[in-house]
Amino acid sequence: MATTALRPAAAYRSGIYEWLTTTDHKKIGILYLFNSLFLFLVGGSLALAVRTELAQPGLQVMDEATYNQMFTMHASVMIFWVVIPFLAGFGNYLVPLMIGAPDMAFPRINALSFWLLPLSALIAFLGFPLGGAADNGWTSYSPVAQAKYSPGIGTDLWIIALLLVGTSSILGAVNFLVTIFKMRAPGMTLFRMPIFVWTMLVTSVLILMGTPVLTSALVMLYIDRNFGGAFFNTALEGGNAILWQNVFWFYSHPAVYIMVLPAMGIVSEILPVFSRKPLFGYKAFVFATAGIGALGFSVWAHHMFTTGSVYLPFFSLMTFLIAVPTGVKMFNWVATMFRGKLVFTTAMLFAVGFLSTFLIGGINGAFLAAVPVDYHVHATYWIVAHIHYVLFGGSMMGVFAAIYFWFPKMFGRRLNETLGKIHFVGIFVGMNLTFFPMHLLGIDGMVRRIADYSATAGWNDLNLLATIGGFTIAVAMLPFLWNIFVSLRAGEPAGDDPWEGNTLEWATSSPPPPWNFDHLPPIRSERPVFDLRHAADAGRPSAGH
Ligand code: HAS
Ligand code: CU
Repeated sequence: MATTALRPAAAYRSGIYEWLTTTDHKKIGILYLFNSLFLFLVGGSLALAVRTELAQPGLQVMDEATYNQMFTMHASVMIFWVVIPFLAGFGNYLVPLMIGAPDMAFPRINALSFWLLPLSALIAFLGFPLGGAADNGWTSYSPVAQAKYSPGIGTDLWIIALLLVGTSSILGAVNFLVTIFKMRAPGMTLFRMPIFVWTMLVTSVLILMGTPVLTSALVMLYIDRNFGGAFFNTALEGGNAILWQNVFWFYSHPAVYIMVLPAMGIVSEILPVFSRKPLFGYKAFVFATAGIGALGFSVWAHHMFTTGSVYLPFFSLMTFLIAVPTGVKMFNWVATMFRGKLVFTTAMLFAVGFLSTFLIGGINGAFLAAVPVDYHVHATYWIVAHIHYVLFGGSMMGVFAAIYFWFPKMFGRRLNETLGKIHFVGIFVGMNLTFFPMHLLGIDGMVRRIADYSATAGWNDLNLLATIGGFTIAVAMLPFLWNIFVSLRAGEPAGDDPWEGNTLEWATSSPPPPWNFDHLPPIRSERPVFDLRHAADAGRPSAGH
């Protein structure tokens, strides 16, 4: 039929209209990435505002009310509009390619999942011109989140925005699960799926089980604030502020693994390629990922040790236990590199950077699992150090690694490696400079979420250091942005498989055609493209794992 011959050409349309209406998972994935990158710069600017105020004791650049909005919006943006969507963006781009599918199962729902994100970000930011954005911290505890203490519209807009983000996540999770279970190419058994796909699978289950609970909590908070509800409002009979903490953390603890599992998946794809070795312990990775997911639902109350309403031994023990599967992964990553032929591309540097900084973040988290330690440092800068070592040193390092690794696949051109290495060094130095001193401040009793501190507490130098680190990170982003800008147009052409990759996306062109694959290589192991490259070996029955 004549019309079918026209279809491919039509699918190649580009231009604004195409980007606004696309249902192609690759374009949607790229939209996710650029939207997240933009909001990363916005969230980063808010962080610089916070660090500027904290560089010295006293109030220099803003009053306390503004400061509250700055740190609340910083954390909310970074968690809900940067880290989670960045990783979801890679999921969108990569999952169908990695399992040999032409697209996600529900392409139009996929587009909806994306468009809810810029819309919701806009709603949350509307608070600024409308009298003040949300200011209760990203955890929004009662009673401060109640209308009496936080009367502005900012918090209501924040609630509405998060409901939309949650909807986006839930729709995305369903889409990933159906895609992974129903659309794998022949030969792509579950235990041949790339680890990144496994991490997206487990992440999607966590979202499906956790996010609806957050949604309910947010609706209850909205009712409290606007319709006289008494869920969390202790001013009214029956209101229980601890109930908020329970439902909030029932979602938000699993959410920290939503924020890191895909980054672990990314690192698990990159390390073997640049070690020129298969991943050590494929099945152990799969079970460790599932184990983290399952245990993740039994530790939420470690955020509430100091409330006095938690059975401490249980939650402490479970929290310690969750370090075990992560330790298994650490061991396997190092074993993958051991005696490998290491190639230190920028992607590899960020992956190794992930290993080292995430390890610090994991271990300072394990300190918190010990109740007496937590009593000492709860709500201090130790917590701020912990979350940034896991979320910046972990998740964001993973995101950067992924950008350098898959950019050639997405755009057919490489990023510049020299600029990339400058970026890496700047980020690595900057992030340690910013967040390491916070450990010391925390032990010394500097509580978080304060705009000012005593000039005689002995915290001046460490705070100044952290501020200098923050600006170092900002400066390190400039070569990165320039690199993207230039390489999109004039980067060195990449070819289909610039890194000698293992997984299916390297078997198609860069960028892939709208339908992804003209033909698929045989899939006999978890490294089909490796098998293809070493075709002589591929004839043997699956070398497997
Ligand atoms: Fe966490 C608070 C405990 C992982 C994110 N975490 C937070 C908050 C965020 C966050 C955002 O128990 C703050 C929320 C807020 O604003 O209030 N966290 C842990 C533990 C782990 C952990 C035990 N967190 C993460 C990840 C995150 C994340 C991943 C995001 C990506 N976290 C806590 C606790 C609090 C907390 C308390 C509440 C504190 C409070 O008072 O508010 C683990 O999953 C980490 C496991 C990984 C490792 C490293 C590799 C493992 C190896 C195996 C051997 C290691 C052992 C430990 C046996 C441990 C190498 C050795 C122990 C030594 C002391 C040396
Ligand atoms: Cu937690």
